[in-house]
Amino acid sequence: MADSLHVRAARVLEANWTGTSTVPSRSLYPHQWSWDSAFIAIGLRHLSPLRAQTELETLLDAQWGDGRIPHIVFNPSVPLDAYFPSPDFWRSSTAGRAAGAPRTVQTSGIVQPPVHALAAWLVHRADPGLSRARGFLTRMYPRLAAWHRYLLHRRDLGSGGLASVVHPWEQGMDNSPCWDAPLSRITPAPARSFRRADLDHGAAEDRPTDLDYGRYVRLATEYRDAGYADGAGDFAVEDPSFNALLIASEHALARIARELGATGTARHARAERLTAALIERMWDPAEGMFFCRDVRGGALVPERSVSGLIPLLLPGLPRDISSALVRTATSKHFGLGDSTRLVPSYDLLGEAFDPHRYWRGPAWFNTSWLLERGLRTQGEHQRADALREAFLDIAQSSDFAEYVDPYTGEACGATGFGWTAALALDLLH
Ligand code: 9YW
Repeated sequence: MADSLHVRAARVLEANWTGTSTVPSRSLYPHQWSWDSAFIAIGLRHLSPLRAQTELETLLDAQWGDGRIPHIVFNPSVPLDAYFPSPDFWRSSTAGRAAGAPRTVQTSGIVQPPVHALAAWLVHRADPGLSRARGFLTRMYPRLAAWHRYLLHRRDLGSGGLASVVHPWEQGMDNSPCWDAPLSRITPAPARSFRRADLDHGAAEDRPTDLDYGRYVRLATEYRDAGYADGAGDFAVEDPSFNALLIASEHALARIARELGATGTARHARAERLTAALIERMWDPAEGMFFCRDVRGGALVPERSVSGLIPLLLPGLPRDISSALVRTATSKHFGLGDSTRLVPSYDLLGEAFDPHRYWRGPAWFNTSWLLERGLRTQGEHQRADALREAFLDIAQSSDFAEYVDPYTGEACGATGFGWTAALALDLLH
């Protein structure tokens, strides 16, 4: 008999476990990634609550003094040329000194979406006895609070009360068409000044282009050379998904505060204020979705990305907005429950749509998991059930792919991918 999905998913997580954390993919991404670890912990809690706690603890041990959680924590035993940009590019312990980068572990200097407080709360709930015995939340809470403080203060570059990302890698959807306009102002670093390691493992036509990489490198170099100080860079974007995850995590932090004996009321109230700011700054009623705000360019970016649907997660969303979002998700732009098997990362009708190129069309499992949760939050149980079924089906048939063709479910990128396996486990429970 074929092994069950549960057994196969557990095997992927076992194979990607290093002893203290889980790599997204042995071949493409051999270090610890920030939002991957949060999603992975959410799945791992069903296999081993202790491992799930350890996953988050390892990540937070690399937190910087200014509160930022770095997007990569490097494994010192992996050769430098296995992944670009490597620790000798970021130089965190020297270039990041003023921002309080740790001395003993090497990290990147940018961040990723704040899924961590949500993950910590869900991990706690999987085994509250173990969590209390280990003081898990007592140790996590001040760190998570500092992380949110960093995002809400140092990263409020648009002065609208929300967090900006200063690099496309920070938002997690690296080459989304949403970045094309804000990135067009950035002069690419010369191609000969760096060597891409991703092309050793991934098909070039599924990955970002060399021109994209030139711009990523330029932005990261300038940020590093400014000592990772925030505010001066040429790229600053408020993103709906990044901020929706911050708000969902702020609600989770309120629950954590309550578990630790406080009221949590102030944090819930802040989450509601942030929801109002998200609507004010990014909601487009005519299009029925949220759009990125290009802070440097001073306008919304009129590209439909799955990011603009993820605020469905928010419990405090007004009914007219959540209904409009569901209509957009089920429209010809995203095809939920209709032309697509999983929701694409980008508008099916958009000019830049490409069903195989990374975040320019393929469907990803983390965004599908967030949408499944969002649909449930809004009471759309039938649609959530159908998405859950499709997720589990395609996770299995694609061998836990990194991303898939949204129409066919055909695997793209790496297989045996960490968050795909973890989130499949979560949906099985
Ligand atoms: C890269 C690890 C990361 C994810 C990102 C994804 C990709 C790294 O992989 O970025 O080299 O392209 O875009 O969201 O965290 O899985």
